[in-house]
Amino acid sequence: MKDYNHQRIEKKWQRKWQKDGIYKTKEGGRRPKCYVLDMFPYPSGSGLHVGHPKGYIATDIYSRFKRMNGFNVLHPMGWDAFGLPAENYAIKNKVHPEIAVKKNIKYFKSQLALMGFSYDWSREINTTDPEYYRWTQWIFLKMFKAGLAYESYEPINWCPSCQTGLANEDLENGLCERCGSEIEKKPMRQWVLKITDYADRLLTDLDDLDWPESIKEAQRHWIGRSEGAEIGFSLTGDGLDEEIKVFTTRPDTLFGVTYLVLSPEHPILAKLENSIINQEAIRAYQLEVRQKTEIERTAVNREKTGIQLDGIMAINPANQETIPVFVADYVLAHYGTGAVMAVPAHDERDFVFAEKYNLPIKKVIDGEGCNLPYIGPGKLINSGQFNNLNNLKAKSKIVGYVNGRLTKKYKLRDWVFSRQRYWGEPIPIVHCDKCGVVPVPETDLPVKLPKVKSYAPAGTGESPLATIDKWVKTKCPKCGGPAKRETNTMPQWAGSSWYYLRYADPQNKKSLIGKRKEKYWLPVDLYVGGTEHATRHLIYARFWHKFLYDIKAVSTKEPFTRFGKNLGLILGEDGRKMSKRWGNVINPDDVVSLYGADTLRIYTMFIGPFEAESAWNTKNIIGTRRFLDKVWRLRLKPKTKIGSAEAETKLHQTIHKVSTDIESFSFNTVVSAMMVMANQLEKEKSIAQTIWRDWLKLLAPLAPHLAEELWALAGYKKSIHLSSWPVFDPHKVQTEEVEIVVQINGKVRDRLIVAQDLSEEEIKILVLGRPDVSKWLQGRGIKKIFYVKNRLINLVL
Ligand code: ANZ
Ligand code: ZN
Repeated sequence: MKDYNHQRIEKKWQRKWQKDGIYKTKEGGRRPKCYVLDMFPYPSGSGLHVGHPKGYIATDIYSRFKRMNGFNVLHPMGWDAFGLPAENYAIKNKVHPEIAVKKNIKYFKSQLALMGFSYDWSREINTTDPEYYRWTQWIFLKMFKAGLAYESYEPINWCPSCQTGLANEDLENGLCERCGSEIEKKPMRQWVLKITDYADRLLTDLDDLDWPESIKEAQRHWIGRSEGAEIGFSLTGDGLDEEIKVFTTRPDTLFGVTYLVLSPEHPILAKLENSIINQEAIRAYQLEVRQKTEIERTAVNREKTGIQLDGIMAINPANQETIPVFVADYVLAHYGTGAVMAVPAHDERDFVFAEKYNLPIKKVIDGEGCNLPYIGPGKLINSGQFNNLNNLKAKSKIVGYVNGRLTKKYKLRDWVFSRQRYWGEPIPIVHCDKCGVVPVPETDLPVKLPKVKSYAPAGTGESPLATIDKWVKTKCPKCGGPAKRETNTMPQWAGSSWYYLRYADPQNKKSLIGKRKEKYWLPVDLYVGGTEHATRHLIYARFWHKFLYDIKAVSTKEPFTRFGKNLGLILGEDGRKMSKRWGNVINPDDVVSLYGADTLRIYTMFIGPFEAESAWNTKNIIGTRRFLDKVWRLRLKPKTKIGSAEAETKLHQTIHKVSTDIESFSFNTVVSAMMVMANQLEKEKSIAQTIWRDWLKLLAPLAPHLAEELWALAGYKKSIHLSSWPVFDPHKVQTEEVEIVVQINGKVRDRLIVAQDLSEEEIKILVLGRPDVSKWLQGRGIKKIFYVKNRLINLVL
């Protein structure tokens, strides 16, 4: 008997599929479309490890399943190749990023090819290709013209080691997510995208998306909408006529305000210089705070510090009480108005601060005996005419009473969009002494990244592009006079914010995407990738998409209808995250050559629920390989016209289970259903041709090579992957199965799997036929039978 030679089989079919172009996709026809997308990787130097393909395997199974179900499937792949990782790799290994990227892509591609994925490679894209980034630059120009891209001089996050500015989203616990360095605040010119204009839509449109709740929640949290009010407090002091505006989400507690707190950066402090008596001390405090990071400042359990402004008091507009004003670093400059009204009786931070500085604490909500601070709802007390009102109802009334303004605030900040690095899309802007900031005309795109000698950061806070005189010096597109090019580049997240559009029309020279193709393919029906992108890529892409919708470049409001389940990591055999450091990295190439791509695919899906973390286990992959060996041997069973009724029932149960579970991303149960069916087939003396045919079709998405080989051996000429999915016939499956516990005199003696809803009579017949049961009976009579339907039968002797 010939062994299952996975190497021969897999090579052979991969070549044939490519030669015949069976995964090439065209738009049109009568079939409904289905766009299945993986997050495209950045091609790092170390290649894929075994954890990476998990999502790709899942989408490949799903794509093949949909194709066989009559869908016109778009399933593309490409490369997210700009950005710091590629550049740092290039600097470390002393090769030009362009060359490094080319080499890495080649390696990645060869690895993906080994796994038999059904990508349409004719649609491959690469974000560093000028023909691609021409359109990334085009979108920037459109945003600039719409007033959504602007220059700012606000202090930004600066990583002293990567020597570049970073967006808020690029920090992890206040550190650079790339290198772990402490972030500095550095005032410098930068380009910023006004994502905050879209905050409301980004938030409300989440409701209609078929995404995991956890990702939606992460986005809601990141956008962080707070509904509250701005309320003015006038100041008293020598000849002062100033007001401090606070932002509060709790205007209902206004009568309980016992002091105000300003952030140390608050601009009013400069204006008040002459009225503040302890000016020196305030200045010293401001300097001290400058050393601290935002994380330190807002940490909940940190001892709060602050200092009172001597010589100045504020007036509570609700009850005209005079209250002190503090400066404290727990109030952040860039949230709300940078000033807070403090209500120690009903707010945790204010309570701690008030205790420390001996400030009055005044209850205004009846906590019915609860400890302070009381943050729950209740009736107002000590609040003048508002007493006895429910606090939620009182909110807008009190705001009206003091002439405040209801408003919303967001945690989301505008997107710092420039990087002082080489390996990114040049920002298509020219600076002219006469005309100022001038956009490059669309017809001059792409602004190509020039070749440089040294692409390492210059150390001056400028991009290395600034050192290339010949490139920097240009003509002003407006007046024709001498001008300079913008030397900042775009962040890594630019190219990935719209790439899914380009796959639908990758060769288009006239527009980013043709109208007809856009209408046909978009939105993406299923998107799968790591949930670490929940608040960055997925928010940025939604933002760009909404902008493109507004300028009528796309016709849908959202890019990704459904996001597959969260992707659980595959850990090393030791249960730790795979990493060079632990020496527990498993290379998929080795697994493929030893056990085969089909085994790797099935094992990766069988290792645990898709969303769970699971540890790699070599013993178990051998088990999976044995399953495929068994399938390979099944080809030798005689194939007949008619098979057993049992096999027919099992087949239809399996069709049903496999179909519904692929659709719902429950791949581990798909595999176990297939294993159960294989055991059934192994028991059969012969297998009906129709059952064998349908079984191979069920196998095709999981093990495309083996299924194709067995399909050809069975005499079929056209690829199995172009055949249609078996039809589930509910009449063939009378019932679901249940497990019945068999007790004799109250002790468990046996268990059996039977069809659901059998009667006591039917179960009795089955039970008495069991060897284990008859052993216990040994001729004794049954006095009584207790039967709990679908659960338990107890024979009393
Ligand atoms: C009075 C009050 C009473 C507040 C109370 C809360 C509870 P979120 O939900 O995060 O938007 N706040 C406003 N601006 C701030 C700043 N720049 N830095 C630090 N804290 C600031 O929180 C809004 C609440 O956080 C506001 O409502 C304000 O305190 C504080 F029982 O006002 B509150
Ligand atoms: Zn000019």
